[in-house]
This record gives sequence, structure tokens and C-alpha cells, in this order.
Amino acid sequence: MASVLEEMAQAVIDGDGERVAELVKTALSEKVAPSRIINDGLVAGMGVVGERFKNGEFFIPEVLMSARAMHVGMALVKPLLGSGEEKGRGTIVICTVKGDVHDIGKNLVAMMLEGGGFRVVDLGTDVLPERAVAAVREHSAQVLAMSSLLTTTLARMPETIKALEAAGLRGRVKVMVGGAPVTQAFADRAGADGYAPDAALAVELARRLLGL
Ligand code: B1M
Repeated sequence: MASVLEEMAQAVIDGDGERVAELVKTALSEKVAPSRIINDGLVAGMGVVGERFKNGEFFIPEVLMSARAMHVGMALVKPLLGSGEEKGRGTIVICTVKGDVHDIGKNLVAMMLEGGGFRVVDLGTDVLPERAVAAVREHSAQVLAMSSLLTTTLARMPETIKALEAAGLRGRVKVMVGGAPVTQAFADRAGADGYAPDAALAVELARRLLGL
């Protein structure tokens, strides 16, 4: 018999938000850790969706249904990721770069950072360098976190870093980057301060960058 996490992954693949909600609640009542619900249930399901999309077995409507189902599950887990009530660790401005509307991974990273005690200002997707720079200034952010899922939008990352430099803000803000096509080598070339391959490591990276 499939475990609750396997069933949850399947419900994400099926794009069945109601079933995802039911299974997340069951998992929580069985005391499954929120991090396992995210990684072994929701993200695992989305991983299969990604493979099927790549292989031409799934098309955009199916992918969107799965993305919505995943959001339903994430919304239920979010309050349990640690209150981060004091938000005393610093402010992080996060966005998906201009030209890119993928936000599932970025939302996951934002959620985990909040759970890790940071105040997170989420600018959403398709964010121009100037907007990111303005938000860093407005919120006196210590970190700018950028996500990109498309190879075609990776160049927006170094552009945004250059815009921070031009605005005279680069010295007071750390920049972290991530997303499926991003690598440590790319982050180094782009002039970022750090790269994290997943949401949990993004929290560790933010802490490290701020010396916490
Ligand atoms: Co699109 N898409 N998509 N898509 N999509 C990919 C990314 C793709 C790899 C699929 C493929 O072809 N195999 C491909 C990109 C190819 C490339 O550039 N190399 C692709 C493409 C081509 C496109 C379109 C161009 C398709 C088209 O229209 N022809 C189009 C582009 C639209 C645009 O942005 N302008 C498009 C559209 C879409 C949808 C709208 C249908 C939907 C997005 C819905 C949404 O996000 N609200 C979608 C989806 C869902 C995907 C896949 C299937 C899944 C992405 C996802 O959410 N993964 C994806 C295939 C895949 O990844 N296998 C694909 C789950 C998520 C949890 O993982 O985002 O990687 P991820 O986040 C991870 C880490 O990367 C990391 O943490 C997370 C996990 O813990 N991370 C960070 C992310 N950001 C971070 C930031 C950090 C640190 C870590 O610090 C700041």
C-alpha cells in the first residue's frame, strides 16, 4: 500500500488539490515532519510532473493544475515551518527575475526563509532589476534572493547585481541566487555572494552570509 507521502506526490501529479489537502492533513495528524511533507510528498510529485513535461507527456494545463495542487499543500504546511515571529534575523527581498513566471521554488524558498526567522519581502515574478534595487533600498534589506528557472533569464541575475552596484547598494546587501539552471559556477561568474540548490540550503546560506 502506498504511503501517505507517495499518495500525496500522486495527487500533485494528478493536479488534485482537494486530495492533496486531505493527505497533508492526514500526514500532519500522523506527525510526519513538515519538511518531509514538502520534500518527499509535494516536491517529489512536482519532480515527476517536471519529467513528464520535459518528455512531452504533460502540457502546460496539466502542469498548472499540479502547480495549483502543490500550492494548496504548501499553504497548509506554511504555518508550521516555525513562527519566525521575531523576524529578527534580517530582511530578505526575494523575487523571480524579469521574463520568468516560475514561482513554485521561489515561494518554497520564501516560506522556508520566513520559517527560519527572516522578514521576507516577496516581489513575485517577472521582476525588473530596477524594481529589485528599489525594494532593497526601501526595505533596507540585508539580502537580495533571486530565482530563475529559465536559461534565457539567467542573465537578469548579473544585470540586477550591476544595477545594485550602480545604485551604490552592493556593499550593504548580500546577493544569493538559485533555481534549476543555476550552479555555483554561474553564481560566481554573476558576482553573487552565494548559491543554494534547494530551499533548506537557502536558509543555511542566508544565515551564513549574514554571519548568524
Ligand atoms: Co516551465 N519550464 N516554462 N512552467 N516548468 C521548466 C523550468 C523547464 C525546465 C521544463 C522543461 O522544458 N524541461 C523549461 C526551462 C528550460 C530551460 O530554460 N532550461 C520550462 C519552460 C521552457 C517553460 C516555458 C518557456 C514553456 C512555454 O511556454 N513553451 C514557459 C516560460 C514562461 C515564463 O516564465 N516566461 C513555462 C511555463 C511554465 C508554467 C507556467 C506552465 C509552470 C510554472 C507555474 C508556476 O511556477 N507558478 C511551469 C512549470 C511548473 C515548470 C516545471 C515543470 C516545474 C518547475 C517547478 O515548479 N519545480 C519545470 C520543469 C522542471 O523543473 N523539472 C519547468 C518545482 C520547484 C519546487 O523546483 O523551481 O527548481 P524549483 O525550485 C527548487 C530549486 O531550484 C531551489 O529550491 C527549490 C526546491 O527546494 N530554488 C532556489 C529555486 N529558486 C531558488 C532561489 C534560491 C535558492 C534556491 O535562492 C535565491
